[in-house]
Amino acid sequence: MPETKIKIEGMSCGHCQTTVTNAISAIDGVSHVEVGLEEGQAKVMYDPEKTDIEAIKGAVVKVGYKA
Ligand SMILES: [Cu+2]
Repeated sequence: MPETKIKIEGMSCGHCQTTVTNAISAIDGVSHVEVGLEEGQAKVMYDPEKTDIEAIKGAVVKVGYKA
């Protein structure tokens, strides 16, 4: 399963980190997500037959951050 790193802008605290983590893990096909607040990025493991990077970025944008 591929692991992708996605840059995320706009996270400033643990609440943001949780929001982004929840948004990404709610996507069907995502098996693992690790959001780094200080790094401003998310490491996402997903099934490419079920979802893709664009969908993951879309979920991040939808909750109010830049991906
Ligand atoms: Cu915050």
